[in-house]
Amino acid sequence: AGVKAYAAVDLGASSGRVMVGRVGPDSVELSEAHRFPNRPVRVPEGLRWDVLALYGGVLDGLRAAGPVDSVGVDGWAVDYGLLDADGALLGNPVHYRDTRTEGVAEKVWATVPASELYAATGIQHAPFNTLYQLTAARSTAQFARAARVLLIPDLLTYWLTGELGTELTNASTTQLVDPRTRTWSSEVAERLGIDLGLFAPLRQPGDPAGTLRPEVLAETGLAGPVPVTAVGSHDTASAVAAIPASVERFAYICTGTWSLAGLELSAPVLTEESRAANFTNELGLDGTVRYLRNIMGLWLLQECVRAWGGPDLGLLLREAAGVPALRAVVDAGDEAFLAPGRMPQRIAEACRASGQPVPATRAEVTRCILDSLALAHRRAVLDAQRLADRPVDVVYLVGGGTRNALLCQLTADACGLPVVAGATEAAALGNVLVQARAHGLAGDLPALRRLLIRTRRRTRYTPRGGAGPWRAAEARLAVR
Ligand code: ADP
Ligand code: LRH
Repeated sequence: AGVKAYAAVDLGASSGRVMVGRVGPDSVELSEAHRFPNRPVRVPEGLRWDVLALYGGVLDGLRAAGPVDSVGVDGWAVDYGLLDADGALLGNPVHYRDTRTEGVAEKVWATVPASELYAATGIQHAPFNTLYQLTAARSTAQFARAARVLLIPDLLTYWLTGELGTELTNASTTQLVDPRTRTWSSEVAERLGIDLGLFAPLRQPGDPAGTLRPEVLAETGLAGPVPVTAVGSHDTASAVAAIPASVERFAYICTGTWSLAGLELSAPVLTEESRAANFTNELGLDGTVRYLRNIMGLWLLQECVRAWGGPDLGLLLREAAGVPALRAVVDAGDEAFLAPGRMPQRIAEACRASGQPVPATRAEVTRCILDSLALAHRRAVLDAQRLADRPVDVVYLVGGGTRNALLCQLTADACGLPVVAGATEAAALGNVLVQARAHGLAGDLPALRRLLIRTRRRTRYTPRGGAGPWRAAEARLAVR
């Protein structure tokens, strides 16, 4: 009784999916309606997202989902499409791993020093922040024709509904939002000559975002009206909303293409020390701040698997489990690993440069990546506690990486804390819960999490061994 169905469109950097969540006062069920690859395409002008293929996948997914009470869209952060004055998309959205932003941040800092930028926005330095992308785009003919900037989930929502908006959690990743006031930082925008009028008005998670257009209904076979609801449209915001935390003193790590590791806070940390440690203050659900660090994540492994011609992941991970631990590690936070290509070689080069044994076999390279990720998880969890002055007793892990038991165990070992692995599809779950709340489910964020704890399975990993080997591995990296 009282169960409603919600379609969660979740666009990750490696795949897109449409999940159906059925939510009642005491039940949450999630099933996959459709999954489709998200394959970036290299064209002469650079690395681009195939956003039409993604939209096609979304329509296929909505058709497969069948009747739902609402639809919500979340996706990866920072990237956007440009619309002309008629509302038509101008070109393919640029991929955040494209090289156009090389050297751009340094130019921006000549106008607004990095420390002032951090004090105003709380956003870590990453070359691909929307602010830098817009700066890089400004001199192009395409940009001259742009009337609107729409972040990727907002673009898909626009195509589904015809309505324009800029959802807040994802807006925070533009580096143009003040995390204290939770609205645009007009001062930063003005000083850098960025026209905030290009962005559609801000939307809060839970706000209505229109209804599916008649053409969408016709294509998907759905009967209207079907409302579309704004969710935490940054996939990481939705994933953090679905952390099954039963306590207050917790850290989380969202492990997918990226690892996003940190804390949920009620106010941003804007200190110079925090900036130097490259922690970011992204906005979360219900007034929260996602205080976290970006770690290269399973991207490192995805790129190796691609370079090796797609060997079986399960087999690779079983072999890696048999390789001695911590023989060689790399800095999994290093921007040097951001661009695609030659990943096994780049990892070998990094090991050589830091005077460590060079991993030779696929199993050794895989082990090196997993050890390095666990080490970076440890560093982020320790640093976050110190910088925010908020000790934790447990680390929650969610996302595709929870299917990698070795990574979960190594993370527990490295952090010296119990790890509780929650939903593989946490972003979709968070997306669904925010829709459910907008459509009548009662509850604040802790209550939504209690509902997950009552209804969803988790796996607990107990830390083994001491911190010694991890400290030693850290020291090898610091020598560089
Ligand atoms: P994103 O949302 O960024 O596209 P996901 O959260 O879907 O990423 O996580 C993708 C990652 O999950 C893959 O790169 C892979 O390392 C891991 N993964 C997926 N399926 C499995 C599996 N069966 N066993 C181990 N790891 C897996
Ligand atoms: C994860 C993610 C992450 C961002 C990156 C660009 O999918 O949204 O939070 O930093 O993509």
